Amino acid sequence: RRFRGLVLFFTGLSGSGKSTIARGVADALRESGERTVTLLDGDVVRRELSAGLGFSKADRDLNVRRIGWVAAEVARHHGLAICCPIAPYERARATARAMAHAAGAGFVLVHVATPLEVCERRDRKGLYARARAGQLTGMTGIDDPYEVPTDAELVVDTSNSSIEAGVEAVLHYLIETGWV
Ligand code: GGZ
Repeated sequence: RRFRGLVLFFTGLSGSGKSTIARGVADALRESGERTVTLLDGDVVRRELSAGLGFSKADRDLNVRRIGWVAAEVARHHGLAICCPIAPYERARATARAMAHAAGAGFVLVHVATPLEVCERRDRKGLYARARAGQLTGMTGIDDPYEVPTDAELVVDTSNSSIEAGVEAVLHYLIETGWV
């Protein structure tokens, strides 16, 4: 059957687990081979699509807008685009949703709601420590905002459950709602 395009959009703090879950979902869907999956990996996007952008509100909004636009184009052609920026601003997320809808595609927002204290305890890149020490300004959750989504289709939290459970929750949602 011919699937309708879909943008699967993960949002959450740095260290929340959103990229890992997104990768797990992409791998599982590629394995099943039912749909073509395009993963707009955060690091790759920052290097290839948004090179030169920083972390001001304007730059984050532009980054998220670019991601949303590319994802919508993929979905326009019936693909499944998966993206996982922090996307801290409600308005930029709403724009991404609107662009998907304008492309005739669906949009599923997954909030990876792992609490800040857990993300900070993990601190895989040492960014939170640097932010606390005043060596890094504008760190999301520390001295830069994260507007908690009120319109997420799905909320997952990796503080009390595994990455695998998060992947399963997303796959389960997509199957239940007929997206895969
Ligand atoms: C937040 C930052 C910052 C600041 C660098 N604030 O855990 P990571 O390292 O690998 O993921 C974070 C990534 C965030 O980039 P995004 O493109 O997802 O952000 S946004 O949607 O807001 O445009 C983090 C790293 O970049 N990083 N400085 N100040 N995260």
